[in-house]
Amino acid sequence: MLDLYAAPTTNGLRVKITLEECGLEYKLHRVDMSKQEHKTEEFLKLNPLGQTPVLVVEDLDGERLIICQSMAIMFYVCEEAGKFIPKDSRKRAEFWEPVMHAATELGPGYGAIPFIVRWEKESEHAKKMFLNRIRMHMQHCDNILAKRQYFAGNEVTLADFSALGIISRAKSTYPEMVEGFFNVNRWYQKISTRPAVQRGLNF
Ligand SMILES: N[C@@H](CCC(=O)N[C@@H](CS)C(=O)NCC(=O)O)C(=O)O
Repeated sequence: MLDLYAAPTTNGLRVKITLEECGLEYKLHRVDMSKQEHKTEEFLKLNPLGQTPVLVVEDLDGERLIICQSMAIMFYVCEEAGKFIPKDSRKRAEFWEPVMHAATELGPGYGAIPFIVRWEKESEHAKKMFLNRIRMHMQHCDNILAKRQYFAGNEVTLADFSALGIISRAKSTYPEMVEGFFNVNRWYQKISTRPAVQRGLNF
């Protein structure tokens, strides 16, 4: 039994998309972050950092595994399903680079913007700096996708889902982050037609 505690944020979306694409059965517990539900005593027992998403895996004998960190959850899910992680060592090398890029550059780059916008009047300069930074990383994605159909080659992998939560949120909240990147938008339009991706994005 899989229980996902998540909100429709960049990290929540990429995990939910991965669960849907892998076809694993799970129960979604929507965490209302505006009501600070991720800081309640009950939630802190799942993740002492008070952050979503969290996946709770319960075995038939009642043993519980609690996984925090969106990427760790995604790897667990893909490995359980035996899908979306290339086996061939050359393909794996191509796969790791965009996965790491999504985890360490796209995610934190996107995450900085809402804070900057909140304090917009005081930090116009910082907003520009972070926006330029995330656009530089979007350009990097665009260059990758100019050569390939998907992030790690011509097949869908976990690397696509890693970036998808971020790019989906960017498109709906701060379109200036993704505007003008032809290949990113072409990729997004194609991958968004996948029924599992649509279910994943539907919180
Ligand atoms: N590296 C973590 C980041 C988790 C994270 O920052 N989650 C956000 C929502 S996307 C959150 O819970 N923020 C509230 C907080 O940090 O207090 C992951 O990939 O899961």
